[in-house]
Amino acid sequence: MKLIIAIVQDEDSSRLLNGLMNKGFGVTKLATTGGFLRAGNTTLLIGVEDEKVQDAIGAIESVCKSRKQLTTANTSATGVSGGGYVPFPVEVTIGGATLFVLNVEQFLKV
Ligand code: 2BA
Repeated sequence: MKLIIAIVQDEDSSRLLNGLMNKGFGVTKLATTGGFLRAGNTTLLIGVEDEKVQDAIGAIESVCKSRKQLTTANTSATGVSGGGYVPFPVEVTIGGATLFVLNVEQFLKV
């Protein structure tokens, strides 16, 4: 058995959850925050039999789209008197999805 940890954008999470549930996968949804953007995203825990891993990844790929987002990065302002930090906009491409596939040693419901 494997545990897929899928970090997805909030905009895709509802459709993905429905798609995975309709295919019979067990899913837990967590509200999470990305370390770089400090913006909300969604992490799904999906426990799957080994032979279903590709099916689950396919479902994720079909729903999760990459998007560009402008964010404000802080950089050292060497030309500014007194130093300090000046924010400037940076475009980042987020997603589709960031996936970790882990081996599960034991799966118990007690
Ligand atoms: P965030 O950390 O908020 O990152 C959002 C997007 O910002 C990233 O998209 C990437 O395009 C960009 N980014 C991240 N760190 C950067 C940096 N140091 N410099 C420039 N741009 C940077 P994704 O790569 O698609 O990641 C989406 C979300 O997946 C991340 O949100 C984070 O929550 C998670 N994630 C990505 N890689 C991870 C990892 N190795 N471990 C744990 N979580 C990860």
